[in-house]
Amino acid sequence: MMKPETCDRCGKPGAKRLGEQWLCADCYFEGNSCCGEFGGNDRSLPIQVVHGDITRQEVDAIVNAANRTLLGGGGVDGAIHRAAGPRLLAACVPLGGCKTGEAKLTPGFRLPAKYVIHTVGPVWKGGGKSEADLLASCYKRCLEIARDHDEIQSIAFPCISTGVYHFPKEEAAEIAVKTVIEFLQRHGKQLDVTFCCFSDADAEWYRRILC
Ligand code: AR6
Repeated sequence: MMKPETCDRCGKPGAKRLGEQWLCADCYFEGNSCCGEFGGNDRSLPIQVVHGDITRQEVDAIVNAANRTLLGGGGVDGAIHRAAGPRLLAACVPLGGCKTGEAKLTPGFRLPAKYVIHTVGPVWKGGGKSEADLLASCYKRCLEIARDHDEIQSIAFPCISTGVYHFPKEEAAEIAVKTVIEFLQRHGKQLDVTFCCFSDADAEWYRRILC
């Protein structure tokens, strides 16, 4: 059967499957998810969305969407290791891997960022294996590491788990935004947070959630 890719409400093409429905972004966000739902439309929070390569971000720490070995891989992990140089792998070896939902810190070596916070997102298995909680935990643990480190005032996140780990992008973006907003509202430390999206479509989705 052909996948229906038109919006169930307005019939526009380019809809995404969101739960039971196929919706275009306009209908999805109409009176639906925006950051109001995630703790208030607080424009004073230092959150930005950029479309770009995280290895080029001039922030104190970038987050790596790694795997449990922490010994490198493809996607953003491969890009970060290539840009940081071989000393990054040498710094990862003694860390002894990392559990899903946890995070560990290394220097950034040749990166513009001083530090890399390596986290391991969940592999999407349909949603019934605590994937949402584990993804939220990734964002929270990275933010805690940043909060507790004097030299980290700014942090950039990629869209963790949404590549080869296949977490649905829209749901992942909502979890990312919700977790960051809750954290920034709860903790006093001023921390600039960037969502660094590799595709314009991902960036647009974050911008709409943060509207
Ligand atoms: N800058 C920013 N975002 C990027 C970049 C980049 N240079 N390159 C890719 N992305 P993925 P995962 C985006 O697959 O799903 C690795 O092999 C990409 O478009 O890198 O968490 C690890 O070793 C997507 O939106 O990470 C693990 O084995 C997002 O980064 C596994 O992949 C995440 O895609 C982790 O899978």
